[in-house]
Amino acid sequence: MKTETSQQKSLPNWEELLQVAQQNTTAKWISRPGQTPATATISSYLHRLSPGEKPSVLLYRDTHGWCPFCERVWFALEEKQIPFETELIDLSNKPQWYKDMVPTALVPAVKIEGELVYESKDILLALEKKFDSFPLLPIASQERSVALDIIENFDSNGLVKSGYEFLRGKPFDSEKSTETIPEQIAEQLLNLQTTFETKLDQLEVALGQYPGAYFMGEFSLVDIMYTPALRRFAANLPVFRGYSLYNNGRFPRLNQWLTAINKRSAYQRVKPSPRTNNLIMHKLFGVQPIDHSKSLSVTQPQVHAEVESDKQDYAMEAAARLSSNYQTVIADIIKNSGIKKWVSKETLPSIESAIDGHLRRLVHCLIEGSIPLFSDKPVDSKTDQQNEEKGEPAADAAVGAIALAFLRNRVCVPRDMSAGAAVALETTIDEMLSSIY
Ligand SMILES: N[C@@H](CCC(=O)N[C@@H](CS)C(=O)NCC(=O)O)C(=O)O
Repeated sequence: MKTETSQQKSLPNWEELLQVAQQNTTAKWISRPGQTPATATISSYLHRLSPGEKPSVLLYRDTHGWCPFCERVWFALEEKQIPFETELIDLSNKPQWYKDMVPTALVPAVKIEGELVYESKDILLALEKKFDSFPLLPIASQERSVALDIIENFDSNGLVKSGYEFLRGKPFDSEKSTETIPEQIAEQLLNLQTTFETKLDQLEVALGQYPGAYFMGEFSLVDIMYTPALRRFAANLPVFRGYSLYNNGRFPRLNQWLTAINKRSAYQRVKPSPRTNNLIMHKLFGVQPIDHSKSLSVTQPQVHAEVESDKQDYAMEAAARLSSNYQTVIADIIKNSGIKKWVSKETLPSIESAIDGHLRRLVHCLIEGSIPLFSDKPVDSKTDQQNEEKGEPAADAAVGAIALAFLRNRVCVPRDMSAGAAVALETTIDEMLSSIY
């Protein structure tokens, strides 16, 4: 049986919180009870279909939303405002039917009116051919052929390869002959940096061919092709190489372009957060930060500069995603935050209850847009005796602080919520944590 304090009892219950938050956000997601992840972001335009009408596009993408190639297709579908269904493919355990269906067995793939298309570039071109809404290729034939040329040659232009080689600190083809002498390592790194910068110089020239921030003047598939890789470099390089693309005077057009992409409304619920990109690079690919004291959240100017009206939408999105998923979140906190060491049959109910209370308070704060004082009897460290008297609230606060701190860093974007919602969540957690003690 759970033991609720009087403070927790005065908070709205989960159903009430979910209802209010859901009514106040434009974000779209589905619940996937018992599956990982337990919620998933879906197309923003499904509501435009008539009742009973099936979307003409089915997108197969990776379960965690980490795949840069899936990101391209998802971005284009949102730009073109195409309603689509999503099927998540677990890349660590790909279903046999998927391997049988897609010759490469890679994601993304789509079915457009039942017809399979795979390879992100081919999917983008197929969508363009099939759907004339919000065209993403120039109309004028000369510009169109320039755009198609850039798209066609994307893989062979060497930019992405040179960027990843610089990031990992060694060429892809030299796994065995990796330098070990410090001077040689430094020289190799400098060479990799020079090669990457030369590629970026070429990119600056390409970005200057037409007026405006985008490659072709107007936003196009060319921008979509480049977005995932360039944004990942902008997030990863400061942490893993101490090298910044942002505010780098050598690449002013690239900076203008990164800012313009970051602001596109269709991208808001698709884009990963820099922190998520950095976690993947570190945990999945084993790249080490140059400075271990460095936060993985660094970079991305203007991440907090969302327009005021969106701020509330994002806060509500965070509140709604958390409310529709709270049981999984609580179980995850108990299992993975380290708190487990103190959990026994006797303590479990009060630990669960303390986490539940703090999460409901967090959601309540997101909805209300303000941080009420955490407690009318805040925990302090003045005297043991005082804290002894406040035994229960102090223990609650300790568990709550662990839960909030863990959750803050656990959120994966865009899998669990959008980048804007994650900023709202982080900000609110920080304020709550600062008022606990
Ligand atoms: N050239 C492909 C690349 C797709 C790709 O590499 N997808 C990765 C995920 S980021 C994948 O499916 N990996 C699973 C595997 O290798 O089994 C495209 O542009 O679509």
